[in-house]
Amino acid sequence: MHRVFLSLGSNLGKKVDYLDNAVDMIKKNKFIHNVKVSSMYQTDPVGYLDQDVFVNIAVVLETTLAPYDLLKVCQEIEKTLNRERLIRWGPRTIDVDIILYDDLKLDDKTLTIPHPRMHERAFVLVPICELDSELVIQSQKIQTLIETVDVSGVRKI
Ligand code: A4P
Ligand code: MG
Repeated sequence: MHRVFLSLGSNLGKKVDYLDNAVDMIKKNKFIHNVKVSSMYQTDPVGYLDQDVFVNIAVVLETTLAPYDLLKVCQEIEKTLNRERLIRWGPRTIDVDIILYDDLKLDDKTLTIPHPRMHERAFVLVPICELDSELVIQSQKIQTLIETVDVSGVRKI
C-alpha cells in the first residue's frame, strides 16, 4: 500500500458539489482505501489572479495504484466533471493534483512528485497539515513549511 496526498480545487459553478463528487469517485475506486478528507477552504486565486475564489481540499488515501495509474484516475475524474483546459492556472470546475506519493521523487514530462509548487502554496499546505500535522516532506516539517508562506488568503469554510 502506498500513502498518497491529493490536492483538489474548484473555482467554477457549484464548487462544493464538484469537490464532493470528486471525493465520491475517489472513494468508489476499488484500488483506493482509507480515504480521509480535510475541511473545505475558501482560497484567493494564486498564479492567474483575474478569476473567482477557489474552494480547496486535501485528501489522504492508501492505494495499490502505481503513480501513473493514479494520475489516470485523477484525470478521469477531471474529465467526468467537465474540466476544460483554457488558461494555464485559470478557472476550472475541478483540478486533482497528486502532491505526495510515499517518499517518492519523480520528475518527467507527465508527472512531478512531490508537486513542484506545493512548498509555496498555502492552499495546498494548510489542508494537508489538517490531515497530518506531523508530516515530514523531504526532511522538512509541514508546520515549518507553513510558517514560510502567506496563509492570509486561506479561510476554513
Ligand atoms: N502533472 C505533473 N505533475 C503532476 C502531479 N503531481 N499531479 C501534469 C497532477 N498532474 C501533474 O496539469 C497539467 C499537467 O500536469 C497534467 O497533464 C499532468 O500530466 P493540469 O491540471 O492540466 O493544468 P493546470 O492545473 O492548469 O496546471 P498545473 O500546473 O497543475 O496548475 P497548478 O500548479 O495546479 O495550479 N489558486 C488557488 N487558490 N487554488 C487552486 O487550487 N490552482 C491553480 C492551478 C492555480 N491557482 C490556484 C489553484
Ligand atoms: Mg492540475
